[in-house]
Amino acid sequence: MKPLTTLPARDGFRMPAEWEPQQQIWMLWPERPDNWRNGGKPAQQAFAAVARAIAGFEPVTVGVSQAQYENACYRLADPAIRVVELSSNDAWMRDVGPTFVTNGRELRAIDWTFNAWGGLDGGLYQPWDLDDQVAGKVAAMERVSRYRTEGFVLEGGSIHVDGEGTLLTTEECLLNPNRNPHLSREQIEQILDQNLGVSKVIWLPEGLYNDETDGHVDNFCCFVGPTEVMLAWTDDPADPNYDRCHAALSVLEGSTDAKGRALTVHKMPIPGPIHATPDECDGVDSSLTSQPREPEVRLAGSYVNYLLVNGGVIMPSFDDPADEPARQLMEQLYPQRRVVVVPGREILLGGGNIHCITQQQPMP
Ligand code: KQY
Repeated sequence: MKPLTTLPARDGFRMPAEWEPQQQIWMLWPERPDNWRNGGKPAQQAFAAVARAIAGFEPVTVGVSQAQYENACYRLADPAIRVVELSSNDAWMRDVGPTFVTNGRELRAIDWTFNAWGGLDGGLYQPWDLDDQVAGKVAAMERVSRYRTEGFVLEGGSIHVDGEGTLLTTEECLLNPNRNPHLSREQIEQILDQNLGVSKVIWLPEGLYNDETDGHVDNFCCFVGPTEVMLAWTDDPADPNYDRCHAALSVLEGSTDAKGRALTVHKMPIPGPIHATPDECDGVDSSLTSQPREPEVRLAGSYVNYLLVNGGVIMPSFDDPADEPARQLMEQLYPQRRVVVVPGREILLGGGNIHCITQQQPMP
């Protein structure tokens, strides 16, 4: 289906917050052996655990390659999980899937241009053509009209909204010359406004240390509700995240939202430092078109990389001493929701976590 030629906000559409009612969650099935160790088998187990956890709250659709179709159907057998054949280059639905917008009666999809987190200037793999088609295919399957931001690069993990006109992002990602070097900060803000119906953008300087997406906000800071944010946090000055967290806090404390309200910041501990073991790295195929995995490189583990579903929170654990305090804080912040903890290490080894591998389709 051809994309619309108008602009979402002008058509009366806005991006709802993640806590607003959802129809379903979209995911993709991991298989590429140069990103997921041991032919993707441990990652498939981890993704299946996430899909099953979500299915306890609402329907899930998982897109899978033709080659993996039968295997995925077998491993995802659950009445609330639909498996559909859908080609992709990897499995990051947050970033390659559509951003849904609503006018209260109808849902539409925004199909951002995708360049694998930086294209030929630091991108994570090539080619990425199948990934770039995922949003359009999802919109077609759902019979949802689609806007395409041809030439404007954005990944869903680089933004969080409160649904009331405020957007959180990082300069490290959205102002990175490997995304939209032809656009100024003001022009980017205007495009975000035109597409998502946001009148206030809060720019955090950086995301989490060593986040291979160039600092996606969804691994670092998110809205918990209107005027409330969660920020990944360390008090250890020796941690490379220390300056990043403190810089973000000072921006958040000095900001108001689109309605002029001050923000309350909840500090979520950062797990680790977490590293892949030599054995885990050894299980990843070597390839000229993706990045190598090294045990020396600290992984960007974060509890902020969680997903809200209807009545629930799906959050990662890392076999880390901070797991329990993190779960307790989550329960405190979401007293009306059931918090489900799913092992996140295997997803982290591939470069992200639960929020990165999921995309919500809201109710209109
Ligand atoms: O949103 C994400 N965290 C995606 C990361 C992509 C990693 C590819 N190796």
